[in-house]
Amino acid sequence: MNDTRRAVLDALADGPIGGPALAERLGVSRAAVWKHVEALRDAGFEITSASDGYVLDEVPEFGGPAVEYGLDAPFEVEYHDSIPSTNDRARALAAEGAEDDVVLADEQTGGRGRLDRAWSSPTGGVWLSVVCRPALAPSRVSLLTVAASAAACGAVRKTGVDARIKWPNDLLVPDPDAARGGRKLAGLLTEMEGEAGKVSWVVLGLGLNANVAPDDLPPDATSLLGERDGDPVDRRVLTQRFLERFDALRTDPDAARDAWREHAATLGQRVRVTLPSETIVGDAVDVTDVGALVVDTGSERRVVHAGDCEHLRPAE
Ligand code: BT5
Repeated sequence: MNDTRRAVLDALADGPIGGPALAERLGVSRAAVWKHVEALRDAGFEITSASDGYVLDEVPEFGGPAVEYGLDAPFEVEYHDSIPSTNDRARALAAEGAEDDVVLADEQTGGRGRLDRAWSSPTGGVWLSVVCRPALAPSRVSLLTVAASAAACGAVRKTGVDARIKWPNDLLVPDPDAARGGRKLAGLLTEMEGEAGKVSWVVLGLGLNANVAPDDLPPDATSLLGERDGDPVDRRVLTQRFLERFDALRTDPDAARDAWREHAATLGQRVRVTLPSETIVGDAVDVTDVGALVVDTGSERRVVHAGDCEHLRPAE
């Protein structure tokens, strides 16, 4: 959304305002105001013209302008009803030089997990990717994953669902009957490009099973809809909360790590971490300042930067 359109919405949010007053406030013509109001109506905003001016009656349930409306973070949101993968689209935007763009979709037809696994993305989810250009060394990019998982967990918990972070990139809802002690609610896919020790861009993909029926998801997955007994969440507010919190945490590693620890399910667990060349079993005792897991194997402490992590039952 361009700045003037955002300013039109801000003005409408403050109450009825006439066309001439709006034009004066924004320093544009009355015809330009009318065009912006029409475009907003096309985007699903219900704006009526009363005797005392334009009134904003309703904000759309979801979409780019809906998420940008009132958003306290510097992101521009490109919305798609359906797209193969928001990460692929965000990578293309990043290659063109984008920064702080968010690609958001209601459905993905080719959603990806890590290691080219498929990510099931039916309609009703929050599937999004953020293009970042952080001033970070490549070895510290995992800080963004820490910030994003803490932000996603915080946003989810505000919907009343008791989510926890499973290192490195999952949100789980604890469930002792589930094979892994919990059911997967969300996952993160961080991709980057850089050279000569410098990051060019990072694309942070979040897949969050929001208003999706658990039956439409793989086994051992869950959704906010399922956890809330069929009561859908406000995806606009959920997405805004995630983006605002992520924006605050991405430049504050200490706060990100504290928030991560507060919601971590992995710390204190016995874990099995599968790496390309070996498997490590031990107690997860800490997370480093860049989000690497510290595993105490009994004979040594290993620092693990990436890998698939299983929470083991104490006997395993
Ligand atoms: C992840 O991979 O958890 C990262 C998922 C990232 C998805 C987002 S959606 C927006 C953006 N655009 C994309 O194309 N991707 C990102 P991983 O840890 O590899 O987990 C993948 C595994 O989770 C699969 O092999 C399934 O077992 C399981 N899975 C697939 N879809 C799921 C879902 N919707 N909910 C829970 N689990 C799922």
